[in-house]
Amino acid sequence: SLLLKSYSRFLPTQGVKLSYGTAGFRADASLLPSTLCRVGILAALRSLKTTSVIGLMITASHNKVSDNGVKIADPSGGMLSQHWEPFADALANAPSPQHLLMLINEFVEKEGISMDGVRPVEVLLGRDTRPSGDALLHAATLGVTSIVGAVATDMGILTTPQLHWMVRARNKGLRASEQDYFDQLSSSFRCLMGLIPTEKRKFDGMDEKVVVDGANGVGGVKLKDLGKLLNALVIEVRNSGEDGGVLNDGVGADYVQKEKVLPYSFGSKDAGIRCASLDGDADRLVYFIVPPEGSSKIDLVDGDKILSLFALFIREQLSFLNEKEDEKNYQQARLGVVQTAYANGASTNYLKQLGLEVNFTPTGVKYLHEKAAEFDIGIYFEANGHGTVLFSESFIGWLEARNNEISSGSKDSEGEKAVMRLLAVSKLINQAVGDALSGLLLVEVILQHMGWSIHRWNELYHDLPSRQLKVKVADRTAVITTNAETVVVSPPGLQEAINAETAKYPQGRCFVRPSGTEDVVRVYAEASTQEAADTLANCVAKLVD
Ligand code: NG1
Ligand code: ZN
Repeated sequence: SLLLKSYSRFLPTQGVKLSYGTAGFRADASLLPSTLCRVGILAALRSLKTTSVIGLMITASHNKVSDNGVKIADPSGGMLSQHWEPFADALANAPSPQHLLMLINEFVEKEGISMDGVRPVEVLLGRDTRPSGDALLHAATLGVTSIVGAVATDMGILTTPQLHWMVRARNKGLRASEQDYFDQLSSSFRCLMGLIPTEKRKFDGMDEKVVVDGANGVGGVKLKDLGKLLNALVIEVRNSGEDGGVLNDGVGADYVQKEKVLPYSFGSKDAGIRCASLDGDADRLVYFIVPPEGSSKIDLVDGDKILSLFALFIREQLSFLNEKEDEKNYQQARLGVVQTAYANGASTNYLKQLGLEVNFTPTGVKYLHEKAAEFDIGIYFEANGHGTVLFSESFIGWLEARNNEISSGSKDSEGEKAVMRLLAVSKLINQAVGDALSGLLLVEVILQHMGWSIHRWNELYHDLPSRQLKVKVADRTAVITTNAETVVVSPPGLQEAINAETAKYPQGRCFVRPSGTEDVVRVYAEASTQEAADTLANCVAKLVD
């Protein structure tokens, strides 16, 4: 049949087993054409099942340029529903076209997907700047269109969060072009700038300029375009990839955060100024401060500190809302923050001190996102800089109603301004997924609102020294954890041994977990000195080995 013919165009490489994991499929790009075709099929089926527009993003994020990958965006713009992941794995690894067709038929029946060809089926495709993106886009398109009546719409070269944003907008019946994305971000940014208390508009010690490392990827170029729409902020982009630099090679948020070193093209000439770094598909953001000449240690302002800044600002706005005892108050808007065990202990202490509810989930954005969605305002961040702020539908509805009343009346009280600010934040910050571009604009406007330099922000708390190690083991699945990955339940005895080791160090904290993206067990240790954190991590690594 037609299907079999198109499916046999691409067959998976023998001996390679792919797994959807926490970040979609990732591998050397040469291994991926068959995977992309099959994920195209999956995306079209998902669109049929949900009667919504689905997204398919081709990227390997912070990994090397010769790698690539693919992940699906669900109708809300979030990650693919977890209960479809086993199907994704089965499809990707099906050895023959016949096998593939059988899996599809079985699944279609089990999920009750109607293949009558009447419903509209549409998949939006995006890709980052990797050279393999074009061929993989072609393979994905073949997969999508092998389902009768399915439309594959190429949205071009995009950041991952842009594609997720577009999928969400389309399913809400809103305009969803790249220009619409830029317009929404820039207009909500302008609105927030306009609401900054006048006494703080001009202050000392703050540069107007932020210098951004674009990881030689898609984010730098997009940020330049966005920057043209903003006149209150100067964004200087380096490593935009236009000058021949290699994607993620000595640049990017992952490199800066893990190695704690300066990315290419940053040096002592930049000492003290506000610098930021995006990852290869612009869904991660970290800030950093270049040390004065002669020192090599950078000050990293990571995802935990971005979360803390956001939490502080939002908590302040909520307190303005509730200042006046009036019946129009939202019944105690619930603010929650979500972290993983990798969050620096000092950040968790700081957030708890602010009186905030701090929640922990296992590693992986989908878990953090799901938890954050339980609150009226939920803020989540991984230490590596992936995160966002989610607003509940009911809270947005309340803000909009209040805002409509305000539009016709005065706009003087802090309570009224807080309504407008929160509404603008909900439009600025990506509601679908962590987004470095929208995150950067929110950081910038909050710093101006507070009248803070990056140094002042960095002083919110001092990170505890930490160390992360990878241990290669025969079988990483032998390590099973519970309690947001902080406690080992198997192999027996390992947790007791970790406890005994950790107890030797003041402020010691240590956990081990199997990586979801690499064939290693990760060890994380924290203690009051760097030496102690290193020793603790090394001792525990030996226990795992
Ligand atoms: P794994 O390999 O499961 O630790 C890594 C990152 C996650 C997340 C995912 C997906 C660390 C310790 N882990 O997961 O935070 O970003 O990749 O990209 O950074
Ligand atoms: Zn990324």
